[in-house]
Amino acid sequence: MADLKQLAEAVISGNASRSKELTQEAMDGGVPVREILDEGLIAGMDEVGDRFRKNLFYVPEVLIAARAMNEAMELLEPELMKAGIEPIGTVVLGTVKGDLHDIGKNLVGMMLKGGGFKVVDVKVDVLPEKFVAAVKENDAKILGLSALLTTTMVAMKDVLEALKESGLAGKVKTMVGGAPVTQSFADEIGADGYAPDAASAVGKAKELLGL
Ligand code: B1M
Repeated sequence: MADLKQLAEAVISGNASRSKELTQEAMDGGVPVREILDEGLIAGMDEVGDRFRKNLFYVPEVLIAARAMNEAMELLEPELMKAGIEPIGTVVLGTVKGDLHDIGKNLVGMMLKGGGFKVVDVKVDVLPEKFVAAVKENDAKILGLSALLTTTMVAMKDVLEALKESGLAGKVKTMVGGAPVTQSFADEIGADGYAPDAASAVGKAKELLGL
């Protein structure tokens, strides 16, 4: 009998082979894929996010937990597609023009995936028009912008302006973050949301969608 608590534990401890084994066992035992996802993988990543927020976990622990989750997700994904289980929304995520820092953005992406979102990662040094195109192409509900430099955070405003010009403003929620970014900066440039770290980004994304 598959134990989804054990699966969540395997994710928390970053044990990729155990999380795959338990996911496969649960699938073979006929546990509904939604349950495996919600009570195993997402429950595990939720706890990881919580520990990260409380400084009980640091970046390496989060990265290995995310790897354990991603590897198990590979087994689950075809079944999720068959069952018609949709992600709760698509997030286009990238680091703004002129900025090459991606470690924090990648963490945010992993946590969002762990929270049930589909993430389209447009990588780093991204021009405003590329963000806008990715939002259109993927019918994204959220656009997430990351910046680590005081010299590049200003480029976030350019992206929000490009979004307005494209007529997409109001149709997609915007979320910003990165070490120099603050709530007051987010307010100043007119972003819909700000999150100080990867774990809170998940809660903020859900809040922006009214979930
Ligand atoms: Co850079 N760098 N760097 N760097 N670098 C900093 C950011 C810096 C603070 C170092 C310093 O001087 N003390 C400084 C910025 C100063 C400033 O502007 N205030 C700096 C500088 C100056 C530079 C260069 C200009 C150096 C040079 O060449 N002279 C250069 C710029 C290159 C460029 O981008 N054009 C540069 C280059 C690099 C490397 C390439 C060597 C490397 C990046 C590698 C990579 O990312 N692949 C690098 C690194 C590693 C750092 C430090 C050491 C670490 C950044 C990091 O990954 N942190 C950094 C100093 C430091 O922070 N101690 C520094 C860990 C990561 C998990 O945290 O990214 O903050 P963070 O992400 C967090 C939150 O911010 C938040 O969640 C994440 C997880 O909790 N978050 C979001 C992030 N994005 C979010 C989006 C959201 C929500 C939350 O919603 C969408």
